[in-house]
Amino acid sequence: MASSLRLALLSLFILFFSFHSVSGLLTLPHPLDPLSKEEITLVQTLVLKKYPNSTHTLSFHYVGLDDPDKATVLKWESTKPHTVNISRRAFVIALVDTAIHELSIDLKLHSILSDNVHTGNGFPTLTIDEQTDAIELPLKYSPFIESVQKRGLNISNVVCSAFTIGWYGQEKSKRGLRVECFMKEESVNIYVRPINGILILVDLDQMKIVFYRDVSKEPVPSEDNIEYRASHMEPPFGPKQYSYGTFQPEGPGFKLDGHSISWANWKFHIGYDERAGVTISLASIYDLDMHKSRKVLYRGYISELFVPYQDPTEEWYYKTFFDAGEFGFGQSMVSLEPLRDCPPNAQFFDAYYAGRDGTPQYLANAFCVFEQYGNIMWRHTESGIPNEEIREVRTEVSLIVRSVVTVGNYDNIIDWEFKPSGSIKLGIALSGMLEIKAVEYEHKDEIKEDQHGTLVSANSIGVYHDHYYIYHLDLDIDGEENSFVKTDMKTVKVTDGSSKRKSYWTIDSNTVKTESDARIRLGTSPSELVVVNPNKKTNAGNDVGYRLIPSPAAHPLLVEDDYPQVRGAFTNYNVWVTPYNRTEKWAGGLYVDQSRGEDTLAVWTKKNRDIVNKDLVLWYVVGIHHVPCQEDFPVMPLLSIGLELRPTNFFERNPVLRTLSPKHVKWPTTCSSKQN
Ligand SMILES: *[C@@H]1O[C@H](CO)[C@@H](O)[C@H](O)[C@H]1NC(C)=O
Ligand SMILES: *[C@@H]1O[C@H](CO)[C@@H](O)[C@H](O)[C@H]1NC(C)=O
Ligand SMILES: *[C@@H]1O[C@H](CO)[C@@H](O)[C@H](O)[C@H]1NC(C)=O
Ligand SMILES: *[C@@H]1O[C@H](CO)[C@@H](O)[C@H](O)[C@H]1NC(C)=O
Ligand SMILES: [Cu+2]
Repeated sequence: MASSLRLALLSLFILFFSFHSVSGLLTLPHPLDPLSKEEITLVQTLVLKKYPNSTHTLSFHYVGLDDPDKATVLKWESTKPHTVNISRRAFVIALVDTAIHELSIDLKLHSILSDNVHTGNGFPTLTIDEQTDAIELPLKYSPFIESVQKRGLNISNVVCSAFTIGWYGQEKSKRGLRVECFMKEESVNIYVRPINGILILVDLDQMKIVFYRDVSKEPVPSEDNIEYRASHMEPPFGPKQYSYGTFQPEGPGFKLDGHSISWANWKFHIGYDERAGVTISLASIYDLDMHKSRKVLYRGYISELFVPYQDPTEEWYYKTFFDAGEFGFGQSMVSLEPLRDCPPNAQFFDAYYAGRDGTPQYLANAFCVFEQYGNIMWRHTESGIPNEEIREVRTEVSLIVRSVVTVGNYDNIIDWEFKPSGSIKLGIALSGMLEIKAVEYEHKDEIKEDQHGTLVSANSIGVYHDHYYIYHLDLDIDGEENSFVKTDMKTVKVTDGSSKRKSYWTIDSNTVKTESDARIRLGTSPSELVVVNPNKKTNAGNDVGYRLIPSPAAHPLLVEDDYPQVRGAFTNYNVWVTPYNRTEKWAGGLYVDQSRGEDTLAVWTKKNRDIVNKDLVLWYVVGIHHVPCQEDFPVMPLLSIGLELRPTNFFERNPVLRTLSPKHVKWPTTCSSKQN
C-alpha cells in the first residue's frame, strides 16, 4: 500500500515539476557559490604540483571558498548585469608531511597566491579517511584482540569509532584520536553496545596505536529492545499514521538560478562549506509598500557545535567534542531521503567536498528546499458586532532549507525557515543515539555512587552532556551600518497615589556601545534585543530593526578555567555582537582540534571594539543541557529548539496584510483512486 502511494506521488512530480537534483551551476558562478567539482580538482592538481605525493605525505583538511571581501560581493550584487570582475579563490588547509599549510589559490589564474605554515596551537579538521584508517587499527592489534576474547566476544562483530581527544593543559600536543569499539551483532545500533573499559590512543601522524589499556570489564549491554529498523521489528506497529498527498499543480513557488533562490518576497543564496555545512547569504525581502528589496542578512551559518560530556572518569573525561571544527559540519552532512527527510514537493541539491587526497567527494541530496503549508499566518474572528460575524484567516506558506548533519551517534536537523511576514526561523532538532556507558547495574536502586547519567536501560547509562550550537549571523538590516539595542523591561512602583495601581512596567532602551556590553546572558531579566539601522526610520520615527526571539537559554555549568570551557568559551554568553571582520568566522577558532582557547569569540571580543552604527555580526548560542531519559533510547525522537529573527519596526505595518491564502485544489481523481 505504501509503495503504490509513493509511485502515484512520484508520477505526479514528474508531471508537474522536475524532481531532479541541481548539481552543476546553471549560470555564471555567483561569488558565494560553493566550490564545484572541477574547482576542487583544480585545487588538488595545483597543490599536488607544488607538493608531489611521491615525495611528500599530503592530506587535505579543508578546501573551501575563500569568499571575496564583503564590499566586493555587495558591489557585484548591486551592479546589474553583474559585470564586476570578481576574483575566485579557494582557501586550503593541508598537512604537508606534518606541517600545517594554509594556501590561498586563485581559481581563475590557476595559481597558488600564498602558502603559509601555521605554527600555533591546534590542529585542522580531521579527514573522514584518517578516521576510517584509525578505527581499523584495533581490529589488527593483538592486545585488543585478547581483550575482546577475554570478554567472550567475537572480534568479527566488533566495529570501532573515532573520538577527538580535547586538550587538558599539557604542553605538547600531537595529532591523535581515541578509538572506542562497539558490538554489531543482530542489531546495527552500535552506540548503545559499547565495549567499555578499553583505552586506545592512535597517533595520527604514524597512524598507529601508541597507548593501550584495558581497565575494566563491564558487560556489553544486551541486544534486547535496541533495534530501530522497521524491517527488523515485529508487529504491532503504532500509532497508525494515515496517508497524505502533496500536490502543487502550479509547481513550486520558488525560482532557482544556480544556488540563488527567489520565493514569495524573499531572495537569498544557499551555499555549502565542508566545515560550516549550509550557509545562507544575501537574504533580502521585497517591501510591497516601498517597491524595493531590503537587505536583512548578509551571511548566516552554524559556526561551531560544542558537546561536552559530564563524566570526569578516566574513560570519559576527554569527551568534549567540537563537531564543526573537529569533524566538519559540512563533510558530516548526510544524503537526505526523499519523502521522509523532506516532503514530496522538495527540491534537492547535491554538494562536493574534498577528500583526504583532494579528490572531490560527491554528496547526493545534501540539502533540500520546500514550501511548507498548514500554519496560520494571521487571523481574527470579530464577534463583537451585533448580527454579524467577521472571520479573516490567512494560511501561512513558508520556505524551508533543510540539511542533516550526522556526527557519529547524533543527527542534527538544521532548518532555515523563511516566512512572508519577514521572520526567519532557525531551527535545530536532535535525533539519533545517546552515547552509552556500560555499567553492571540493571536497576536504579543498585546504583550507589554518581554514574554521571541516567540508567536508560539495563547496563546502560546515558551520560549527561550539553549541545551548544553557535550561529554566526551577519545581519545587514536595511543596509550594512547597524546598531544593537537592548531594551530592558522594568517595574515602576506607584507610590504617590497617582493611580489605583501599585505598579506597572515600562521599557528602558539603550544602544549598546561596545563588544563587552553586548555579551548577554539571557533569562536573567526581561529584555528585547534588536539589531537596528539607526540611519533608517519608519514614518512614525522608529529605527528599522530585526528582533531576536531566543530559545530557552542554557548557561555553561563548568567553571570558566576548566579546559573544555576555555576552548568553548563562546558559550559563556548566549548573545555576542562583534564588528564585521572577515577572518572572524569560527567561534571556537580556526584550528579547533586540541585547541587551547586562544582564538575564540571570547578572545576576539576582549578588544572591546565599538559597535555603534557599524557593520555588525550577531552571534547566538542555542544550548541545551541534556539529562537523558528512557524515551531517548534506543533512538531519540526529535528534540527541537531554535530562534527567530523577526522584523521590528522594519515595515510600516503588517507586511502580509494583503497576502491572500493559497487556493485549495482537489486531488486529481486518477490518483485518489490509488490512495486506498
Ligand atoms: C598521488 O595522488 C594522486 C591523486 O589522488 C593519486 O592518483 C596517486 O596514486 C598518488 N600517488 C601516490 C604515490 O600516493
Ligand atoms: C578579470 O580579472 C582577472 C584577474 O583576476 C583577469 O585575468 C581577467 O582578464 C579579467 N577579466 C576581465 C573581463 O576583465
Ligand atoms: C564470529 O562471527 C563470524 C561472523 O559473524 C562467524 O562467521 C564466526 O563463526 C564467529 N566465530 C565464533 C567463534 O563464534
Ligand atoms: C580581524 O580579526 C583578526 C582576528 O581577531 C585580527 O587579527 C585582525 O586584526 C582583525 N582585523 C581588523 C581589521 O580588525
Ligand atoms: Cu544530547
